[in-house]
Amino acid sequence: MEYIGASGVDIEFASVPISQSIDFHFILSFAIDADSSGNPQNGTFSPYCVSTLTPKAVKSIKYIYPNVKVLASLSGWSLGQKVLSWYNPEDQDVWILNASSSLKSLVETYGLDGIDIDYERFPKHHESFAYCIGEVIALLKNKGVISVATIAPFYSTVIPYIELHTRFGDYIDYVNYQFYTDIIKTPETYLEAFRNRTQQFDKNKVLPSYEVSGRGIQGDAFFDALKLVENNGFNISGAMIFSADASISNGFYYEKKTQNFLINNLTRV
Ligand SMILES: *[C@@H]1O[C@H](CO)[C@@H](O)[C@H](O)[C@H]1NC(C)=O
Ligand SMILES: *[C@@H]1O[C@H](CO)[C@@H](O)[C@H](O)[C@H]1NC(C)=O
Ligand SMILES: *[C@@H]1O[C@H](CO)[C@@H](O)[C@H](O)[C@H]1NC(C)=O
Ligand SMILES: CC(=O)N[C@H]1CO[C@H](CO)[C@@H](O)[C@@H]1O
Ligand SMILES: CC(=O)N[C@H]1CO[C@H](CO)[C@@H](O)[C@@H]1O
Repeated sequence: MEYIGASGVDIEFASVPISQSIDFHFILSFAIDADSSGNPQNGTFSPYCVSTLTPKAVKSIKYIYPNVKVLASLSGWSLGQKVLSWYNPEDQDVWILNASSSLKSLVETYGLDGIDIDYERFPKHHESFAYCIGEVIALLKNKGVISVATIAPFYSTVIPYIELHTRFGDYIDYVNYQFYTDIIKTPETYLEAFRNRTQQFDKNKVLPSYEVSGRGIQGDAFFDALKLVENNGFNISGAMIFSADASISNGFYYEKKTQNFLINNLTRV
């Protein structure tokens, strides 16, 4: 899984190396319940991604690579200068209806396969989050609008995501835990963090993650960490990279090597 379009760089899906033998999920960044000034819209989501990532581009990359799936990530950290936050809707059921209908039309326009939940800031009382987001995922899945749903917690947002996962886990396919937000520099601490997070979420759904030119473990130590995690009895069923935008400058080194790791893992079994 790879976030794309998060930094405003003009990037094309076709620039990213894609292996045909495993599923490849692009996560479009972002669909936001806000107008262009960042004001909440009662659950009506609009797409805010770079102009190169069009519905036509989605159609084209999925035609070339039938193993590609494309998800819309909800919210993200900010829109322009405005930092975004979960807010408690005045009427939760109206929010759920608006969100499911606006996301359905986004999914249909772009030809998407699913959604990723990436709210990154929460008010002290955030009880509405698990119910509203969980209901939207369940509605969209039950109606066959989407086939994939993922969540992207990090250390300080883990509690609302545990609530969501506890109540609606049957509808959630992968946990894109942002390991790079923890201060992890070595394979050994990566393993420890991985073990910790698999105890909070479903063990087989937690994906290791890597931030290109970013925080956390860097360079080939990430692949040492993957081997160590695997050798300690964990099932690595995928990986998440943030982000394609940052990888343009290094020739997509981590995307290639991560896919090779996952493919070799498949052949070992
Ligand atoms: C959101 O709903 C509230 C309550 O119904 C309403 O007052 C407000 O105008 C709505 N906001 C938008 C942007 O539609
Ligand atoms: C794992 O969890 C333990 C127990 O809560 C904690 O002491 C430790 O710091 C955590 N390690 C990492 C790398 O997250
Ligand atoms: C590994 O995870 C995959 C995907 O969730 C699952 O299908 C498989 O059964 C798991 N294998 C083991 C050994 O847990
Ligand atoms: C902002 C927005 O789209 N609000 C809509 C949410 O849903 C209610 C009920 O369907 C509509 O009346 C609002 O216009
Ligand atoms: C997805 C997958 O095939 N994971 C496997 C990776 O390798 C380890 C150890 O060989 C297996 O236990 C996993 O099932």
